[in-house]
Amino acid sequence: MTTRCTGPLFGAGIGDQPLDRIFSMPKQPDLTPKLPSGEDAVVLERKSQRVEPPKMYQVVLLNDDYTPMEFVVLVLQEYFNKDRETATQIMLKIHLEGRGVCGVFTRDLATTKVEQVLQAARHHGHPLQCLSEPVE
Ligand code: TYC
Repeated sequence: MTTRCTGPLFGAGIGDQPLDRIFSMPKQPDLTPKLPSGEDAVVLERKSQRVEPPKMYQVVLLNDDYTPMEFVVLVLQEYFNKDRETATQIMLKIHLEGRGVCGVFTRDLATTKVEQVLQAARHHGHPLQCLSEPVE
């Protein structure tokens, strides 16, 4: 097939001659995949199998001077599925160090946990504070 390039970018050929008769212009290779029969083949693109693990968020409880220890232990048991002994250890760590990680979750779940804890604390009139932050 002869390509006749016209328009402002190409200018006219000379006389009636098409541009690719005057300059030798490489033909675009036909990249359409073919079946052995010569028919066009349909190619399914390979999708990457690897998926990045989701960014994780830790839910942190903060110490304060007023929330009863027993309430914090119950919160850790109820919302973070800790047994009583583990919950007590975490509560004491928060009490002594100022903060402690209660669990690690996907972002939405961490947000939900924080809301549940804050709502329970408000409901019982305690100033307990809770936040979530990305895990490094
Ligand atoms: N410091 C509180 C007290 O002595 C107990 C407490 C522990 C409060 C952990 C909050 O996240 C907390 N009653």
